[in-house]
Amino acid sequence: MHILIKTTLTAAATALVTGGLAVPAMAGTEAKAASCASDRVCFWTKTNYQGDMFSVPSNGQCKNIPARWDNTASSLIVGSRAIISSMRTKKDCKGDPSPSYTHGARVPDLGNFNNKMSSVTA
Ligand SMILES: [Ca+2]
Repeated sequence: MHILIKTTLTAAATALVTGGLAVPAMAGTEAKAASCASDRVCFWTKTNYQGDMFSVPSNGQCKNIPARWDNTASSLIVGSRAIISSMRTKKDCKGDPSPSYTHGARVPDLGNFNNKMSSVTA
């Protein structure tokens, strides 16, 4: 319960070798490739799935966001079998609610909810 997995997106210095030419991957490629495990909800600290990523399981329970990630989420992806009932601005799923998001939703910019999530029911 309340398991969070943290990964850090790195500016991958990926190079594609095509016909003998090394072609650096375009910056936008990384954001487009962002994904989330089917049964989890993934959040990024910056818009467009950039910055640090953390995730929570989608199990219908309220989960408080650990201090390190409190009020940092700026974009999100909902796993293909996951949902967000609502994010909330205070701990214990109190405070103002966000909209709900269904299977596979991709939200590159949380807008009014940017940097406001302190708990989530997912
Ligand atoms: Ca942020």
